[in-house]
Amino acid sequence: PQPTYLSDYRPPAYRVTRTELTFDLDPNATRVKARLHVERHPEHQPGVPLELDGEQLALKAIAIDGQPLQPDEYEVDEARLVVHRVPEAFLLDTEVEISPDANTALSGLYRSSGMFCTQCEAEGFRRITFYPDRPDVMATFSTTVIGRAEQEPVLLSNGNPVERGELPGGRHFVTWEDPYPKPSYLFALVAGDLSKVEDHFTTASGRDVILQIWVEEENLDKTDHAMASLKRAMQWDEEAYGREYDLDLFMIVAVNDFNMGAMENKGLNIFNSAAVLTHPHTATDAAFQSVEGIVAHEYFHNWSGNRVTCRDWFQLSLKEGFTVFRDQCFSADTNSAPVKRIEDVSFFRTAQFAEDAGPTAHPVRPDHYIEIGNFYTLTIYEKGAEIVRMLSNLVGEEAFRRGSDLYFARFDGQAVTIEDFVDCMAEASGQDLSQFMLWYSQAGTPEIDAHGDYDYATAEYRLILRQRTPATPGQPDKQALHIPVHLGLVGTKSGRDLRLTLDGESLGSDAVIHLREEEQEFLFTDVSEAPIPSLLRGFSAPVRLHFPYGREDLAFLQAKDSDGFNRWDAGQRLALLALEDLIAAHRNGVEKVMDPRVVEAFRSLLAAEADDKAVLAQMLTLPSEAYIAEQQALVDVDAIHAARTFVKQRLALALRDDFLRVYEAHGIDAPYAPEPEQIAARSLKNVALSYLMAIEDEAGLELAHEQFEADHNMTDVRHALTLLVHSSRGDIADPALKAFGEKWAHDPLVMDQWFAIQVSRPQPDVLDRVKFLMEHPAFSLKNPNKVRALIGTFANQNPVNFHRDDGAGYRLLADTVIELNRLNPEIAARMITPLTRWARFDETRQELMKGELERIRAEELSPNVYEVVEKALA
Ligand code: BAL
Ligand code: ZN
Repeated sequence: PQPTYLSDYRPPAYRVTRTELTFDLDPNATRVKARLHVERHPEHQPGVPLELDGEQLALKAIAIDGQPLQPDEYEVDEARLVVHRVPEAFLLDTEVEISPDANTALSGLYRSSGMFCTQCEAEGFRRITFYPDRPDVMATFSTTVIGRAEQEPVLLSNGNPVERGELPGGRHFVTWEDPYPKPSYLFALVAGDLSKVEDHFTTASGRDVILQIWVEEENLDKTDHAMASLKRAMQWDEEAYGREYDLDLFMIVAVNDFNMGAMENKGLNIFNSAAVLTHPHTATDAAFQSVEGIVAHEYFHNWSGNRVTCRDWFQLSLKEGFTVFRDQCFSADTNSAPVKRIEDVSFFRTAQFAEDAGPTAHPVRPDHYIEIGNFYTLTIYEKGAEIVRMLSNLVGEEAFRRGSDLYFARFDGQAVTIEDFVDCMAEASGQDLSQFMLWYSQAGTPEIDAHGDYDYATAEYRLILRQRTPATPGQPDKQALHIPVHLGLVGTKSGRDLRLTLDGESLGSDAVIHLREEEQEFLFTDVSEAPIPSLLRGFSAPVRLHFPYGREDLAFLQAKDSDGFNRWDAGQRLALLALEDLIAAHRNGVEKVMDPRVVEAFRSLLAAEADDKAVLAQMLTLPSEAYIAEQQALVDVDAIHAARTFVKQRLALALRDDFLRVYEAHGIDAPYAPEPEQIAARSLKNVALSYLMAIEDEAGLELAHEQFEADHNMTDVRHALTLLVHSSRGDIADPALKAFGEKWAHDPLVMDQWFAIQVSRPQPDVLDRVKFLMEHPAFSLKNPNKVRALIGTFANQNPVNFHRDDGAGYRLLADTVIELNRLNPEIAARMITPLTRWARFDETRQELMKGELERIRAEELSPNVYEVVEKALA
């Protein structure tokens, strides 16, 4: 497979202004008729051939302006249709046959639980009909869907329904008209036996919009939260961005087999059922929050993505980074803002930093790809969002809003670039953002080495910041970035933020300084007492920060920093220092000794009357094994697991009564509600239970059993069951596990949780369990959620077992990837990730991991898997 390069971009030779589609649905032989209104793009010469994308399509008919083409007038191969001579403007009619049931890649038109559905982003539309399948071709669409009245009573597509009727042979049709020009990746069709819940929303300008969520009938009781979230998101986008919904109808459909979380098709969002269905007894608090965020994300795309879209797929972060930023802000406004930031940054520093440090590292705007499906990454999404967050902080909230208003007004109905977006921000703020643009083109996580000195005699604090970005594949040398560093100086005597004076200018007690050079010195004057710097407040830039904090400094910041995020971060850094000692002790076979400062820090946290319980729960949570691994040059999974377990046990032994008190104080009798106060209490209670179970004494076991039996809500049930299953006495969980599996055998989303709980068990017997569960009737390699729940959880969340030194974990993953490569290349490519990180492990494991990658490489590979494996072995 050949790469596509950003530098080769040219506008399309032909535009399509209108697209008229007719689907005659059949599980094995669907007929798709397309009438395209085509005209030559003025930037191209007259007479340029017409090239349309098309894969796995059987062409049945083709005509231009009503005249069927002769066989020598066009060519078809496995990727495209070329018509040698066409007029300047014309109507192209084609008819193709496709097989939805043979489509296991879940890209294009396929069937899921008997329902027809589509996924067209990024390049799935070319599996439906011949088309210029690229985002800068925008057309209005009319879509007629014909189906069997009995099996497919519901026929949906984008826009508004304009006509419906009966047809002979028990068939019927609905015609949909979408007046907003859109690229093919936003096309959608759904047909099946679905039920709906309906609500409505009145926009700021007084228009009434019908809201529908379509699900299988048995799931009708799981839509309330998604509907409420949708209405909140619609309201929020009006208030925060001045964006109103533009059609009369907004639909969400839940689908069981889906590669992504959800998809923002115009007016007809298609969701993975895991991203929309919730019920107190089937979904955890985290799932409720995730559904809220994803519903909002897809809705927000209606403007940031649909009305204004991407010129080409290199600009993917234009819509994704901006929309993730928008959904993060929405969730922060709706829930606990500090916890949202802590959760997002924890995840980012674990997973995106790892991606940025591995062989698939790429800039937020890549300059080439083989398979765009491989670029729906944490870098494009989450780092893209961090860049937009930095922009917002750099230009300030008001200019950011002016800039986004300008962007939406100037580019409405167009397909544009990241420059277009940043230029609006520069214009609205009057700031020069040219150096800032490097964030989009340079891969890798920048590192800042910081140190500071306080001079008592002059009352000056000198802060020196040095930045470097490590080499990444294809980018050996990096330039200095424009990095906003939000900071405060916390007085060691007063425990307060000191006034900041820099270059004679008073900045208040909390400020952003701008690091633009490789090394820069900042001299703060009139610093009234010796400070400890609180740097990168709120994670003001996606960088690794190194500052030689002592443990006392960190304990001090954890207690005193006025920035909640940095208070949490100081605690994490303190715990990490202790964990690093213990990892070394484990490796060297010497006795492990607990750092008393960590115990004291936890004791103070538990003793204080926390005003924010959700934040307290975060502060009491140790860095994850994956995050600890991310800090190590050479990852020793066994030592990390042993060290973290040791810290948990020591904390539990020292503070058992405190944890017990916290547990008992935060029980909830009221009916379940996914509201911030309840969520905070549950997370605090469940953190306490984790510690109590770390020592597995009778009291802890009893509480876990009781919590499971009480069956109050899935958050508590799942947490208790997980602790029991993960305990060293795993068999004590067997009756509960069995009961849970039987009770929920009918619910695929709960069974996903049942799989995940079992395969994340850290005890060494788990690999056999994984193999056993792969044979379970509820498991299927064809269902991405199942693959993620069972294989994904094992490979990503069970490091000690996945990295067994006999290589059996790697083998199992490689076997799965090889099978998935044939079934669903997009999911196969994503599953390889843990093997691509081989360079971080000891030599034995490196060889085993590379051996499995070689074994995959020897197969006949899809472009998706080929690209990842080649990079991993380069
Ligand atoms: N556009 C793909 C799914 C999402 O990011 O919303
Ligand atoms: Zn998105």
